[in-house]
Amino acid sequence: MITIIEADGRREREQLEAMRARAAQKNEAIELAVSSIMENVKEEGLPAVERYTREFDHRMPYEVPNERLEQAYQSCPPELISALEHAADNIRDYNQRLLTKTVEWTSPDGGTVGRIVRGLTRVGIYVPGGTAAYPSSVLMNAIPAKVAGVEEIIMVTPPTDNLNDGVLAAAKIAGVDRVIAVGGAQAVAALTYGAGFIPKVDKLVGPGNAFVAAAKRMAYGTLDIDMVAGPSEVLIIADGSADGKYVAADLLSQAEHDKLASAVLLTDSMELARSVDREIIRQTGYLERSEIMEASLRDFGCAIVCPNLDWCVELANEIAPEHLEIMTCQPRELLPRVKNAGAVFLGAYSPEPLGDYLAGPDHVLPTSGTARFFSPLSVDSFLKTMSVIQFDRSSLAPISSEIMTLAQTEKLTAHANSIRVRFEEGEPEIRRG
Ligand code: HSO
Ligand code: ZN
Repeated sequence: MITIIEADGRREREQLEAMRARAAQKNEAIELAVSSIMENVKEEGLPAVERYTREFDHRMPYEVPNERLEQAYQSCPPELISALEHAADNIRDYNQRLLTKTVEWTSPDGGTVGRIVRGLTRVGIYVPGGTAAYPSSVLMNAIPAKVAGVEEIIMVTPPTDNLNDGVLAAAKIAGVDRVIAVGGAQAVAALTYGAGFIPKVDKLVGPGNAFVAAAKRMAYGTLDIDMVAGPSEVLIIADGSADGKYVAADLLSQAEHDKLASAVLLTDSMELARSVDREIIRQTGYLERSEIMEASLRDFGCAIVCPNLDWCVELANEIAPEHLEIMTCQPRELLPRVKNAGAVFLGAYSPEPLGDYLAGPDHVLPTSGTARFFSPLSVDSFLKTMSVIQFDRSSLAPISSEIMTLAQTEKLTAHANSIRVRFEEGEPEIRRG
C-alpha cells in the first residue's frame, strides 16, 4: 500500500516535510561512549582497541591472512565471482575515464603554472558485520581508491567466527592490501590515531552503525571521511507511459534496504499511481523482506500526483534524492532541468539495482537532501591536488614591482624584500651578526 496525494503546492510539501523527520538524530549516550573510546585509543593505542574489541565483540582484533582471502575466493560460487569481476571491471573503467590529470601551462606572465594530482597515501574502508556486509560495497569503495593510485587500502570489519566470504572475495578482486578484523568505534579510532599493527589512514570511507558514524564524525579533521550515509532513498518520476509493474518493483527495491528507507513516486498520471499501488501490494506478497518494505513505504513512501512533469522535476530538485529514476516517454528531455540527485537513471531499462551493482558509477551516494552539495563517491574522492609554480628571472622581473606593491600595502616588508634582493645590482649585502 502506498499513500496517494494530489499535489496542490502545500499538501505534498507537508507530506515531504513529515518524511524528512526520519534523518537519524544525534544520540547523546552514543556520542559520549564514542568520545571516550576515541580518547582512550588515542592515549593508549592497541591495548585500548583490544579491550573494547573483547568487550563488544568478545574477541581480539587480528590481521586476516591473505590465504583466508584466497580461500574465500575459492569457496564462492563461480557465478558470484564472475559477476563481481564484471562489476569490478566496469567500476575500474568508469573511474579511469574520470581520472583527473596533472596539467601545466605557460601563464599570461610567461611562467609555468599548473596542478599536480596525487592519490592519497593510505585509505581505510569500513565494512559492517551482519546482514549489511555487502560485497558490492567493497568494490564500490575500494576500486575508485585503487584507480586514484592509493598506496595502501586497509579494510576493517568486525571480528566474527566466520567472516563473510563474499566480502573477502570482493576485497581480493578490488585489490585491498590488508584486511583487519576490528570493528565499531574502536576500529575508527585505531585508523584515526594508529594503534599497534593498525596504521593511521588519510581517509576513512564506508557505512557503519550509529557508533561508527559518530566516530567518523569525530575523526573528521584528523582524517578525511566520506559522507555519513543516511537511509537509502529512491524517487521516481514517471508519466502515463510507464509500466506500473516496473515502477513498483523499483520503489520496493529501495524500500527493502531499511525500515527508514524512502521511496517516492512523482507522476502526472493518477492512473499510473493507482496501478503502482496495486503492483506494490501484489509484488510485496511474494518478496521476502515484506515487513521492512511495508514499514518503509508506510512511513516514508508516497505517490504524489502532480499537474504536470515540470512540477515533478521541481519537487525532485527540492528533495534532492539519492537515486532519481525518470520513466517518461522522453526521459532525456527532463534531464537538463534536473539539478539535485545523487544518481539519475533514465528510461524503463535503467532500474536502480543496475547502478547498485554493475553499471560502473558508484553506489555510495549523497542521502538526506545532501545531493544539493555532495557528489557520488568516485576516484576524485581519493585524489588531492598540489599547485606548482616555476618562473625564471625574465618572467619574474616584469611583475616584481607589482608583487612589492601588494606586499608593502600589507606591511609585509620581508615579502617585498624576497623579490627585491633578486633584482638588486651587484652582490647581495650580507649582514654578519
Ligand atoms: N542501494 C544501496 C547500495 C546497495 N544496494 C548495496 C545493494 N547493495 C545504496 O544506495
Ligand atoms: Zn540498493
